[in-house]
Amino acid sequence: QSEHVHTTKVPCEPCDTLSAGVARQIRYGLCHNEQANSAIFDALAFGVKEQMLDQWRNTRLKDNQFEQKQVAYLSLEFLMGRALGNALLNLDLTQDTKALLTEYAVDLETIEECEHDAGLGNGGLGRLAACFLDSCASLDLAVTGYGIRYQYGMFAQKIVNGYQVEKPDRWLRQGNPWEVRMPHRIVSVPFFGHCTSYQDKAGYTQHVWQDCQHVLAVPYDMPVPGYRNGRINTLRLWKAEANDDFDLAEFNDGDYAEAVADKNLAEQITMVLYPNDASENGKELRLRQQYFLSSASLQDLLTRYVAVYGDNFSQFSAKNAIQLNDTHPSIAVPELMRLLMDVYGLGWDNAWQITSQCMAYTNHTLLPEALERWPVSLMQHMLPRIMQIIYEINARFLEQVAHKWPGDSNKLAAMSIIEEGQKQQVRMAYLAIVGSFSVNGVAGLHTQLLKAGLFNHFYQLWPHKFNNRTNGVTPRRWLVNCNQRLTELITRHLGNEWIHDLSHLTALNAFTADKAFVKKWAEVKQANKQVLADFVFEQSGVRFEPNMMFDVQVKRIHEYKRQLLNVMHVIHLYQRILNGDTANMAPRCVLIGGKAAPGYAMAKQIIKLINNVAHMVNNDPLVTPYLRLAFLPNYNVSAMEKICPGTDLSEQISTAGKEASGTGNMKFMMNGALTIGTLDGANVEMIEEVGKEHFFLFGLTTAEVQQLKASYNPQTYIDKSPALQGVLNMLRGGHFNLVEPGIFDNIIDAICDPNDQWMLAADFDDYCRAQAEVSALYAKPTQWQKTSIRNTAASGRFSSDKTIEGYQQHIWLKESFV
Ligand code: DL6
Repeated sequence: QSEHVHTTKVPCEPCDTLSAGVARQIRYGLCHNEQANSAIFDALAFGVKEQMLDQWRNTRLKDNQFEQKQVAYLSLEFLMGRALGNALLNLDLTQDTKALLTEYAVDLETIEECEHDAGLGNGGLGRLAACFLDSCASLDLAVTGYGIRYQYGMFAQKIVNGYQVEKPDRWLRQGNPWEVRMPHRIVSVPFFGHCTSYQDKAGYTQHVWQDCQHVLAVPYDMPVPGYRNGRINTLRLWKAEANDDFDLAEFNDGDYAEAVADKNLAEQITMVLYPNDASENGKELRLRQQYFLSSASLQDLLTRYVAVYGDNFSQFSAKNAIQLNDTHPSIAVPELMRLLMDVYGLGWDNAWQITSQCMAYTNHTLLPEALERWPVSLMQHMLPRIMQIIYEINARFLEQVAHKWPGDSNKLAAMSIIEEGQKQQVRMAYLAIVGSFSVNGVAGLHTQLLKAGLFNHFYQLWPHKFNNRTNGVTPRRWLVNCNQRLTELITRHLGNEWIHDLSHLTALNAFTADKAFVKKWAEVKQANKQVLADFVFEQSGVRFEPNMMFDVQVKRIHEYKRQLLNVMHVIHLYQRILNGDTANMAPRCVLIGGKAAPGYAMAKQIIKLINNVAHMVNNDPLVTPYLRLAFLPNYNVSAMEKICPGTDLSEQISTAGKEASGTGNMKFMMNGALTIGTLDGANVEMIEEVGKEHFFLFGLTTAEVQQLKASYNPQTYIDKSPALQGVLNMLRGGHFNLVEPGIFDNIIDAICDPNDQWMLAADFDDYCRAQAEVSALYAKPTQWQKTSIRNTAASGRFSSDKTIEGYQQHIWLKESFV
C-alpha cells in the first residue's frame, strides 16, 4: 500500500507492542497448532486482539453511558469471512505487521491464508450484516451485532464427479483467537412449559410462564474495529449451554446417554447454521434458534439499560433501536413485550409503545417461499407465553384494520398475523411489520415492489413506516484490502479521502482522458487476473489465460439467479466454435461458483451441468483458445476477495423482480468490472450511476415478467431462435452426459415449461445479443478500460457507509414516530 493510505493514522500502541505480543504468544505456546504458519497466525491474531483490548473496553464503557442511542442489530447470520486483514487495515497495522513478519521469513498473505473463514451465514443477507458492522464502527456509531455462535458454519462444498457434496464446516476446531467468552453476561432462555395467570393486588391479570426448560445463552464477543477512529464495536454471538451440565444421579446409575441428553438437547440450538438462503427452513430447531437469539439479545439490552436507568423505562425507546435483519428474528417483537410486562412489570400499553417505537424491520426478499411462517401448534407448545402475546397483538391490530376498512373481512383475513387454514400459521413478516416503526427494502425497486405487492395492505395502512435503504458494501474489505494494487493507483491520484467517503471516486472519470493512467489501470487488472487465474487453477484444475476475458458469476445457486442462462450461453458459444463461427467472439474464461442448498435438487443439477459442460469445453483444444469454463468449489468470502479484483465481466442476470438487491454486483463494480445484467435489484441504481451506455442491459422488465406470466409460452421463443434450438438440441442429444443418460432431462423440461417462472427462453436471445456487445467492446481494450474506470468511479453510492448513514438518519435517529 502507498504512503498516502497511512497518513490518517490515529495514534495507537507502538508497533513494538504488537511485535512483543506476537513473540509472547509464540513463546508461551498460546498457539497450540504445530504448523508454523498457523502458529504465527494464531500468535498474530492474539497479539492484534490484545492491542484492541483497551480501546474495546473504552468503547463499551462509553456506550454503557447511553450518551448515544444504542442500536442492536439482530441477525441469524453474520458472514464475517476472515478477520485478520481487515483488523490490520482498520487499526493501521498492515505495514508494521508486514515488517514484523520478515523476522519469521513469511509474508502476510501466507499467514492470512491460515485463517478459517467465519462462515456464519448463507450469502447476501449475512454478508450485508458483516459489511454493516464495519461501516457502523467506522462511522463511530454505537451498534452491537447480535448473532449465533454456530459450531458448524456454512458447509464446505466439494465437487465429486461434477456433483456437490457437502462437508461440515468445523470452523472452531483450531479455536477462534478473536473471541472472548463473557461468562458474567450469561442469560437464561425459557422453552416449553405452560402458562397460568392470576389477579394481582391491584386487580391486574398477571401471566406466569412456568415449568419451562431453561437454556443458558453464553456470549462470545468478537471485536469490530472502526477504520482508524479508535472505536471497537462488538459482535456478540450466543452459544447455547445446558443449565446443569448433566444429571449426576443418572450418571452414577450408569445411564450415561440419558445423563447427558438434556445437555445435548440444549447445545443443539447453536450447533449448525441452516444452509438455506431462500426457502423456508420450517424446522422446530430453527424456531428455537430464532427465539434463543432474540430473547438472549433483548435480555442483554435490558440489563444494560436497567443498569443506568433502573426501572424507569421512559427513555428506553429514545435510547435503543433494534434492527431486525429479515423476518428471522421477528419473534423479538413479542419477546420484548414479554420481558417488559412479565419481568419488568409494565402494562400492555406502555410495553407496546416502547416495543413498537424501537423495532425496525428490514425485508430481504420478495420470494414468498422465503417468508417464514410457523405453525401455531408448534409455537404454542414451544413458546406458550409468546403465542399468547402474539394473539393479543393480532387482536388489537385487527381492530385497527377493521377501523380502517369497516366490514371488509377479506382484508382482515389477508392481513391477520395468524393465517387461517387447515393448519394455522403465524406470519412472521406481518408480525415484524405490525411491531415495527420502520419497514425497509434493500434497493429502490425492491421497496417499490414491497409497497405495491407483498406488503401492499400494510403500506396502505401505514405508508409512513415504509422506506428504502439501498444496500452497500464496505470499501475497506471490498476495495482497499482485497485490491491493494488498485487502491495504490487510486490513492496516488486522488489522495486517500475516498476511503472515508467513496463518492470521491467520481474524480476518476477525469482520468479516462489520461493515457498513462488508463494503461496503469489495465496493468493492475492484468496482475489481478493472474492472481485469479492461479487461484482458479489451484481450486478447480482449469487454466485461465489472463489475456482472455474473465466472465464471472459467483453467488448462491438458485433458479432465479439464472446460472442456467449463463451455461446456456456458454453452450451456444461452444456450438458456434465447433461450427467454426468464431467471428467477433472475444476469447473468454467463464467462472461460475456458489453453493446449492443441500435439499435443492434443481440447483444441484445445475452445478452438475456446469461441470459437465466445463469438461467438454476445457478438453477440446479447438475450443479452449476461445472459451473455457470452470466451476469454483466452495465459494466463500475469502474466495470473493481474490475473484472481484480480477474480474472483467460481472454476471447479474436474475429474472427481473426477483433479486431484492444483490451486493456482489457492487463489489465487482467497485473493482472495475463491467456488468451484464437485467433491470433487477440494485442493478437499476448502478445503471443510474454509471449510465446505461456503460452497462450491458438485457431482458424483460419486472412489469413485462408480471404481464407475461399468465400466457408464457417458451415454445414461441424457441421457434424464433436458432441459437436456442441449437442449445436445446445439444442438451437433448446428450452431448454433455453421454455416459449418464437422462440426468439433464429436468433441466430441459424446465426451460420448455410454460410455468417456468424464471423465463429463461424469453430472455435468451437478448442475453446473447448483450453478450455479443460485450465481446465487441472487449475487442477495444482502451475503451473497455475506460468503461472499467467509469464503473469504479460510479460505485461510491454503494459504499455501506452511505447505506448506514441512511439507517442512522432515517431509522435509528428518527425523532417522532407518526
Ligand atoms: O439484502 C442482502 C441480500 C440481497 O442483496 C439479495 O438480493 C437477497 O436475495 C438476500 N436475501 C436473502 C434472504 N432470502 N432470500 N432470498 O438472503 O439479501
